[in-house]
Amino acid sequence: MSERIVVGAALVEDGRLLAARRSAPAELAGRWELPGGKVEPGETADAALARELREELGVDAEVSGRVPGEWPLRAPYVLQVWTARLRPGSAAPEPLQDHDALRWLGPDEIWDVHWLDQDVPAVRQALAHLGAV
Ligand code: 9L3
Ligand code: MG
Repeated sequence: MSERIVVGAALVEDGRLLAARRSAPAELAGRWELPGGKVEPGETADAALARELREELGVDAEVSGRVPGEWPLRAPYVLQVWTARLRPGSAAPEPLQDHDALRWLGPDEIWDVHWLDQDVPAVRQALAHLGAV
């Protein structure tokens, strides 16, 4: 089966990175992730991520560059990460769907949350890509 892409956002504001705590499914609940989800057939990765951020967090986000790299999830899924920002006038993110908490993490707080195992290398790479968050 060919690879299916899951997109996650390195959403940054005022030098802080948004982390989202999953509430579902049960085996992932309580763990933190870069918010996002599956790219649907016919959808581009950046459009999928903007859609997921709107659905999950209620925000209007501008998805910009791709963070180089790809991280394996449960087959056939792989995680890709894109940088994103809130557009002017966007609502502040809220945990509307699949999450029960959000945190804006400053540079000294990035590793204070229990990230999903697969997100750890993705977060590390996103930080390297962004320079100091
Ligand atoms: N996943 C892992 N890290 C992430 C994201 C957004 C997703 N940063 C995993 C969790 C699920 C699968 O990918 O097993 C699909 O994600 P979703 O559609 O449930 O968000
Ligand atoms: Mg999701």
